[in-house]
Amino acid sequence: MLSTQQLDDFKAQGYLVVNDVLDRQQIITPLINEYEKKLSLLCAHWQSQGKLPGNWNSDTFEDCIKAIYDAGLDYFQPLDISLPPEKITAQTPMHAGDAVFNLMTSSSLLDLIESIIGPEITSNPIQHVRIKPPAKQLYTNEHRAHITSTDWHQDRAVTLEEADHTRMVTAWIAITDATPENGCLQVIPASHQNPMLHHCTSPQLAIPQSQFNAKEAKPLPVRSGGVILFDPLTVHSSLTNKTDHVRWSFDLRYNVTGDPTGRPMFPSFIARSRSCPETELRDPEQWRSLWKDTQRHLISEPPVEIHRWPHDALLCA
Ligand SMILES: O=C(O)CCC(=O)C(=O)O
Ligand SMILES: [Fe+2]
Repeated sequence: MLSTQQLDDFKAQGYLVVNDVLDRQQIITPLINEYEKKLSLLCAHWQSQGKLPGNWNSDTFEDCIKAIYDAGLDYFQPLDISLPPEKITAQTPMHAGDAVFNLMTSSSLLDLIESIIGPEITSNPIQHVRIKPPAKQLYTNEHRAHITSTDWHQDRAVTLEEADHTRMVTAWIAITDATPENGCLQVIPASHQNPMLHHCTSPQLAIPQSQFNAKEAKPLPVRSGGVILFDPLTVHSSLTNKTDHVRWSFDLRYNVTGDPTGRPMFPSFIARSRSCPETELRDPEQWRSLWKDTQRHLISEPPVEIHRWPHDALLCA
C-alpha cells in the first residue's frame, strides 16, 4: 500500500514513482523469458518464410527486434497485449501470455492501485507493451508511439467520452531500467489539475505545444521492476532512446469496477474485489479467451475507433 505521504504526493502532483514493486523472480524474469521465447519463434517463422535474412547475429532479443524492424516487418503487434485500433481480422496477432497476466494481477501492483482507486479494481483493456529500439536504428519517418518516443498527451484522451468522469489510474512498469538517456517517461507536474486539453492526431495523438509549458517537463527515471503511477489527466510523454539498447516497459490501466473503461469493444476483467473475491479473474486462460472472443466478434465489425479527436482541428494546423 502507499504511505500517506506517497498518496498526498500523488494527489498533489498527479504522478508517483515507486521503485522495487514487482518481484524479479516471480514477475520480471518470467516476463522476459516469455517474450524472448515468443520473439525467437517470430524470428524463426519469418526466417523460414525467407522474409528475414538468415545471417543476422545470433538469436538475442535485441538482434531479433532489430532484424525484424530492418526487414520492414512488425514486431510490435504480435507482442502487444491488446488488439490494435484498426480493422481486426482472424490473423491480427497479439500476446496474451501467462506472465503478462501475472503482472496485471500481481498483488504488489494491485496494492498500489487500491490505495488510489479503492478495493474494487477492474483491469482496463487500454494496455500496451513498448519495446523501443535505439533511436539511431529507427527510420527517420518512424512515428509510432510504441516504437519511438511518445508525444505529449493525457491518457484520458485515448479513451472514449464514456470514461471522462471515471477514476482511472495508469501504471507504467519498467522492465529495463528507464533513464533519461534511454527514453524514460516524463511528466508536467500538477498538470492533472488541467481539464482535458485538445489533442491533435498527426503524426501522433498529441497536445499542441501552445497548450502547456514543456519547459516544466520532469523526466522520471525508474529501475526495472519499479512503477510510475499517474492520473488520466497528467500531461506526459517519453524521451528519445539515445542508447544502444532497447528500452522496454508495459503500461497498464485500472478503473473502479462498474465504471466504463473508455474502450468498450475490448475486454476488461475484475482484478481485485475485496467485497466479492470470487468475481476476480484468476486464470490466464480465461483472460486469453476474453480476447479471442473479442477478436472473433470484431472480425465482422468496422475498424476499431479508440478516441474522439477530429483530424482537422484549427489548433493543429
Ligand atoms: O512509454 C511511453 O513511451 C509512453 C507511455 C504512455 O504514454 C503511457 O503509459 O500512458
Ligand atoms: Fe500515455
